[in-house]
Amino acid sequence: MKVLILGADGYLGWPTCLYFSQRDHEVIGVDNYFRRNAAIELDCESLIPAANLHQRSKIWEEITGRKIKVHIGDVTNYEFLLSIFREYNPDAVIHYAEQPSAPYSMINRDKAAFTLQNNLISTLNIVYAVKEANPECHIIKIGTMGEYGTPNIDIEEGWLEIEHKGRKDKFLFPRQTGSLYHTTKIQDTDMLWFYVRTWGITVTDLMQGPVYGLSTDECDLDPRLMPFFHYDEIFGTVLNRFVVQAVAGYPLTVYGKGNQTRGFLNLKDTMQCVYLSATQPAERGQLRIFNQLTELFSVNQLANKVKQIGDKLGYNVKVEQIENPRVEKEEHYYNIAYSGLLDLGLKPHYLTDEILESFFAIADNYKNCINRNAFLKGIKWK
Ligand code: USQ
Repeated sequence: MKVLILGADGYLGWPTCLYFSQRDHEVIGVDNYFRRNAAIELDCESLIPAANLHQRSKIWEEITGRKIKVHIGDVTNYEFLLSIFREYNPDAVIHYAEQPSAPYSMINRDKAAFTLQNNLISTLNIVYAVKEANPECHIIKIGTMGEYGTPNIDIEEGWLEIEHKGRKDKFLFPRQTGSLYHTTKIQDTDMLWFYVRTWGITVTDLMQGPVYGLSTDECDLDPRLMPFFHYDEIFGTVLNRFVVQAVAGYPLTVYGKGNQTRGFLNLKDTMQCVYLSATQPAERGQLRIFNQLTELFSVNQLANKVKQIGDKLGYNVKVEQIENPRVEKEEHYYNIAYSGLLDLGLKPHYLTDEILESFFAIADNYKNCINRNAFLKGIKWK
């Protein structure tokens, strides 16, 4: 397969490039370094310094003999994106090229506007480039479980059949998010669904929960291949933050009551899910939706696990419930269907004590790089 990976520099994008390359697919990685630059602007850089994409791709070639083609450019620039499609004619495009942070989208109007503009125009451009260059190209889009929010009913896998006044129809599952970032993901899904119905494009939309971890088989080959890893309030996801906070001797920042529950997955499982979706594509003219998670935890459950393992390893972990900077339900019903990716062949890496211990070991290697000012930046939803 020829796979175009947009957002190739990121926490998920780079390991995805390696994962496909290692399995003999031709990989073209594109990025505009938005996240690198935003992290410098906001003083919350990655725990692990990462060489630029050209350099990392050279390192990969030195180690494995495999090539990853790299282009630096902005997917919201249609001419640029179309030229990439025309040059490579990919079989699949994996779209990570979005502003991925809920807190970032809530900093101020400019960041909200950037999030809207970047996320929606990048998706629109991909749809147009596919139509113009190769209508058979399979679009794999990273959506988010946050699209559904936390409704008081069971969450289905993308769709809901509704019976109303004696008639039935199938609709996208009702969605109500908790941030402007998450709202752009709903808008992405609505846009893709419109073009699937209208032009018959082929799409897999992956509703992913928060990802954790630092290890994949390919990144583990050499420390210079490690992905970006954020533990700050803006770009860090909750478990990644907790492990680094524990290593730094900083109290774990549980927001509010801590009974917020989400569906989590290991970085290794994101690789599997995206790969399974690409190698077993959606039908032509289908919008296929999977809920991408492997297990549910509340924030308190994660904090307790991190404390238990951290204490065992001698870190003397403290947990603190702080005022919740977000507007979200701190106690809610959460029951999700997520069998689609398991049916495709996903073999989950669950959050065992061993996995958490090895996560601590990697984070500890970079202990001296931790910027304690990045743990709380004071971004509030209102
Ligand atoms: N939380 C804390 N303490 C912290 C950080 C977070 O209690 O220090 C809580 C949040 O309030 C929230 C939960 O942990 O209830 C998850 O927060 P998160 O920052 O790990 O995840 P979120 O902001 O929702 O976004 C992340 C990714 C995003 C992806 C999303 C999946 O950044 O790209 O779409 O996870 S989901 O959460 O299912 O929408």
